[in-house]
Amino acid sequence: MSGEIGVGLVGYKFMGRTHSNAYRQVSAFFPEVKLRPILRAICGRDEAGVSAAAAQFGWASYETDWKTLVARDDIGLVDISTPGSSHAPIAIAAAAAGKHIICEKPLANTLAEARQMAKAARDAGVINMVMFNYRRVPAVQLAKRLIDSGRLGKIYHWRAVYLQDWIMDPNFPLVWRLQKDVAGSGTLGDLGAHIIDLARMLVGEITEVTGLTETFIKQRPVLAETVGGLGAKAGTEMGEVTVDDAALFLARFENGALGSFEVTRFAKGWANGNQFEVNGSKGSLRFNLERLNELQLYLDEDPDVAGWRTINVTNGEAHPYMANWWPAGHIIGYEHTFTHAVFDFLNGVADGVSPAPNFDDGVRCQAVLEAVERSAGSRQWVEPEYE
Ligand code: SOE
Repeated sequence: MSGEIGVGLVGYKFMGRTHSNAYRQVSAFFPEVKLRPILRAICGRDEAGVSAAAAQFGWASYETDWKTLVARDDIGLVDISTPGSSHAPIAIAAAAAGKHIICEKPLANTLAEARQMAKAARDAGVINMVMFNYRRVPAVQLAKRLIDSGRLGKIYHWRAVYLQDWIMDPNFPLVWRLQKDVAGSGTLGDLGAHIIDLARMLVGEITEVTGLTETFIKQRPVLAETVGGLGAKAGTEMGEVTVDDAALFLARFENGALGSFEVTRFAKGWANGNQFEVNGSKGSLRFNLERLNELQLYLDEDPDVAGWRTINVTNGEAHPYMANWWPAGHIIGYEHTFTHAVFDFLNGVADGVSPAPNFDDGVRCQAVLEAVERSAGSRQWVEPEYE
């Protein structure tokens, strides 16, 4: 380890907690990290909430205005863990102030904003990354190695679903994730962005899409309080849901593969069902986040032993990131994916290279999201506007 960097984190709810934990763990478990993060300040509008978060997660101070945080000289890395509507202004200001940036997914609420953010980071020469944490599940990285090394042969199919069920109760209130002006879109941007990013990493670029979206419950009780998370309380007045509850689309990839994508918050029984399958000419693999230490693999083999196998992806000698955790067979969890991402980002800052997925990847993901929305509106096949 050769130096340190002051971190300022904007947002202290669910993602703020996952990112805080990553900054706390990274130098203990990855002592080879090239820059040690110093938890300088956490930021949120509600002073009582943010000061409690600062104390709970070990931040040295707190701010209630992100502009003050971005202006601080002792902060070199700004981490944006807020709802989508504030990603662009914070990132553009952080880039102008010369700060390196980690931004939660999807990069922005619109393609135009995403492009402005990527340009701001490029112009300022700051290191940037979008927090698509599922890329850094060891089993997902193993899937990438297997595909890239050709062991699955030519890839024909990508099949992914991301299923949740947390808003099926019609009385569940109109939280920010159900408001387009704050969240940008519903399941499409929240969950679809993850499986588009994984598809881009594992299979390649998407050239055209055709999709549909639906909002099953169009009116919901507004919040009793202005800020609401999963435990939000409903008021008596009703308000309009302005985002999709579900989205499905088909895609063609540049390499000739075909893809199917389904995201919903109306799949009863699924709390966080992020799953994908890849089929190639010589083999197939599949992944299920709820069993994230495992990768299922089928390879062409002698007929008497052919069959799906389940690999326990916990062997430090063979599997990415695992050498820094526990002996083989000792499983890891959701929170480790953020630590892996922060480790790669800090090394990226030291080396002067933005690790994937950087803001340009974020723009390409956003272009696919935007294409799906256009296709759902026009009922036509649509090409993502990458340029
Ligand atoms: C809510 O739908 C959510 O927390 C997403 O925003 C995350 O990105 C996903 O990982 C889990 O579900």
